[in-house]
Amino acid sequence: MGFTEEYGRLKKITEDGLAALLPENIPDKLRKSMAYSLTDGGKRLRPVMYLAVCEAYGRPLTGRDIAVACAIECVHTYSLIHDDLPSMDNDDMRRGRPTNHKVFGPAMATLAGDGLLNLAYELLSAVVCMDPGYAPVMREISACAGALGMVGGQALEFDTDLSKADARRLTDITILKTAKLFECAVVGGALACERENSLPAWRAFAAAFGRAFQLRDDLLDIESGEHSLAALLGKERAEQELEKLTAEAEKALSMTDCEGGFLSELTAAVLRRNTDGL
Ligand code: GRG
Repeated sequence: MGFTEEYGRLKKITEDGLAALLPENIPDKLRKSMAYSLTDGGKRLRPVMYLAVCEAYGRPLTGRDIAVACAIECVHTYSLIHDDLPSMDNDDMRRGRPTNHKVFGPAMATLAGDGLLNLAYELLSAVVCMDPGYAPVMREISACAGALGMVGGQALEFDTDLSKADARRLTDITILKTAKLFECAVVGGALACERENSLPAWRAFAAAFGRAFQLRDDLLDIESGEHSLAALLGKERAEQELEKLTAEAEKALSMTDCEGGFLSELTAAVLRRNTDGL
């Protein structure tokens, strides 16, 4: 199976899981608001990475892994809904469609994000009840998503005058806001496979991957006048930095002691080329 088919297979496993996630008896408008963002065709990069790490260690996927993958995507989706709110970035469009709060209003969009975050922990705790071996996976996701992870990164960004921020500060924000969710996906997969020895390599991989991912995103947007590391460095230096971080991610991946062929192709596809086909 080629890379695109392999990515499509793991993405479909995630999306089939997501499609069955929202109980019918959630209050109607809240359910519609949650479903609007959960089923609207993101790349599903983080759950695909979790599932790919499990498979890279030669473990057949179980329903528990699919639940973990769906929980990670619920956390990601909640963060996008909240990030778009008028009190945060105040964005009108996401994934080519009006943002959640533009369709359902800021109050319902806030609640949809809250609902998705709680659903993530309901899924994870149900998995841990069935198999306590997944407790470290749940702990990792909580830590990476929380105040010392993604939420902390968002707070740091709000507390920063981006027009005056130096490269160190912008990098610190990215490591928390962007890289931490990638970290819990790959470290979560390694923990589910009881590969504790590989965790430093996965953490190094996620930090480099997350920084490169953000830089690539910023580069696509460099003409917009927004303050970012790419804008601060300038296009040429930002491209060199992206190449350096991509090589760093690939090196870290080679030290994880897994069959990393698919993840290596995914790293190149996401960081070196364009992600439209994912
Ligand atoms: C509000 C708690 C809270 C956190 C917000 C994730 C985040 C932190 C903000 C989203 C805005 C943003 C530009 C984040 C940087 C990471 C990034 C580029 C996310 C988009 O991820 P993709 O490209 O999204 O994987 P899709 O649409 O494919 O799911």
